[in-house]
Amino acid sequence: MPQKFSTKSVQSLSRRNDVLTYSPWLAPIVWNGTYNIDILNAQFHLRDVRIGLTTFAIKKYVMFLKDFLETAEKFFMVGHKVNYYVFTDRPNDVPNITLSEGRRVEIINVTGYQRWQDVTMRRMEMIHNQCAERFIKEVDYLVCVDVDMKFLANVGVEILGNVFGTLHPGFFGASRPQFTYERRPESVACIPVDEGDFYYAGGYFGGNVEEVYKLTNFCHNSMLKDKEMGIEALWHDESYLNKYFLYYKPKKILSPEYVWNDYYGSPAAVQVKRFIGVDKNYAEVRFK
Ligand code: UD2
Repeated sequence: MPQKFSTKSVQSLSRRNDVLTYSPWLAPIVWNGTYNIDILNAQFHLRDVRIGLTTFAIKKYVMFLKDFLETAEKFFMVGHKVNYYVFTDRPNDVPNITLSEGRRVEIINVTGYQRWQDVTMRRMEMIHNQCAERFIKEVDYLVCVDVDMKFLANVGVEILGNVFGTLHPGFFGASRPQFTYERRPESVACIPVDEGDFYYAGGYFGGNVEEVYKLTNFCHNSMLKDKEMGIEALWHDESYLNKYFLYYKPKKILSPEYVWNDYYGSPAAVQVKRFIGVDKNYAEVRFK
């Protein structure tokens, strides 16, 4: 008996007329109501796909891990194989979470940089190194996110693709001049005022391992070149990521449902808040 892979007809798929659902280079922009998860799940199960979720919990940020992992178990890639890669300098503080079958937590011991700016920027280097060392052998796709976040609704295989970025919640309705790109011409991250497509969030990108390897290589090396010149890009790793996506445009773009923050309220376009920022006292958590 052949398995049934699709129940809804293509014509019955609901459309979204209130938001942009394709970029000018024909990358889908993933909003609630634009895909059929049953069809997608069947396709990814056929390939027995393995997904790596990377996050960093350096110094006091280990406090966010419990909520992050527990809510991921409820909502992230449910029914698929997942490795949680937790980069931390405090392995003993990684909480013990009950995991579903086919899912595991892998702790990667790293050194915590002194400055928070270096902690956030050096994630690119560390992800890059692990791509070659182990991710390529262990997973098909990587999803790279901040840890001071929790899942509130399903995040599934609809996000996966060759390489993807996510619209920053603060700028999805904004126009080009409002984007907070690095503007100093001497920085590698510089995007001139008459260029740029979207403003992407630093805290949510991914793709297949080869593509994440290239992306993180570009961002890390750009940061090193700037460092040699005594420059630090305005929004650190996020500035380099935006520069990368200007050249190498993402093949899929996630709506801000995937990296929301209630600081930005509840606009009608965001029908589902899937992954949201946890309130934090910056002065308190960024220092030892
Ligand atoms: C934004 C971006 C973040 C990064 C940063 C650059 C989003 C949701 N967040 O976040 O990805 O581009 O701007 O300035 O788009 N971390 C530690 N220990 C520390 C400091 C940071 O583990 O002491 C890690 C942790 O995983 C954290 C991430 O680095 O979630 C980003 O740091 P942040 O959350 O303090 O940065 P934020 O909120 O400015």
